[in-house]
Amino acid sequence: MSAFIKDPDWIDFDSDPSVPTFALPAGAVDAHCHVFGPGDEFPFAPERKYTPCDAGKKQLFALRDHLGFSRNVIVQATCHGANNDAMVDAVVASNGLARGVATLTPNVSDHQLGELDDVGVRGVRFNYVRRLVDPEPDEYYQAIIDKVAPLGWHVVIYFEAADLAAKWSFFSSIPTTVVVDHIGRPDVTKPVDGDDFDLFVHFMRENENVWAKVTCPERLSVAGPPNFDDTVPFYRRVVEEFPDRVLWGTDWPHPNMTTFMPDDGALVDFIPRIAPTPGLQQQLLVTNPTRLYWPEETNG
Ligand code: 0GY
Repeated sequence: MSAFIKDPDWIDFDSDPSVPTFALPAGAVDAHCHVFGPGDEFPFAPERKYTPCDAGKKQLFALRDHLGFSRNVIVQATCHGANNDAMVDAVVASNGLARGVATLTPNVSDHQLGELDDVGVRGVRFNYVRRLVDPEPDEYYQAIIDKVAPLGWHVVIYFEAADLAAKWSFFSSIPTTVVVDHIGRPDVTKPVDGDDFDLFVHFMRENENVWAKVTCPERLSVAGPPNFDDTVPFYRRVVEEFPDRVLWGTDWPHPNMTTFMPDDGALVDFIPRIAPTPGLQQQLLVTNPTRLYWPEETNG
């Protein structure tokens, strides 16, 4: 019996996803996914704001193979706080088929950073979503940036659309590559060419080091499953304007879904709707994530 009991309203990941109809290109990377525990082996953090079901590396790697991905980028989930052990264990066990994105505190030592770098961590994530964490002042994140930038790491930021204006100046000051989760969580009931989403697009235009994950239609959609139609124009706008600065991932095991759980195979089948040509698909799924996470393969 696990020491952790998942939240009573927790929705588990789909244990029997469909096989996608869309054939992923060779070398495709699932560039946004997580592992949860298992809690008995890798305890969830005391400060967490949710307790998930267990969703470990074996299930993640099985999903990778089932969907046809070659590799994963495993992003530290907030339920593990700044203890990166579960993520690191998964990256190590992948035998080079995964890279990691960590959560850090400013007191991380150079030795610890070196160890994370050695196993394949290539970025740090700053989370500003208040239902997941209590965000810290800019100085806190700046101290982390100062430590990871020399390693060539990038910064992943997760925020609600309404917070972009207030954080614009700080986010624009980050000297590394910056990757925004879930295209900055737009309100998709608003026009795709309206002021709100224009702000996000302008943020990417003004800051050429900013990339976006065109991920999580299941989170952003108000129309809902199975087609998530209302989200498509938002993703397409970003993919078509910034084809060399976009990433895609499943978001498995889909934390904090409140009404339904997406079929990961159907999510893969959503990709051609937001990246409609083979060229855009190759950039989104292979070229861009390889450049960011396995640069040694693209530097010649
Ligand atoms: C996501 C989205 C969420 C959760 C987390 O680390 C996390 O706990 O990122 C969310 O609840 O929106 O990217 O997995």
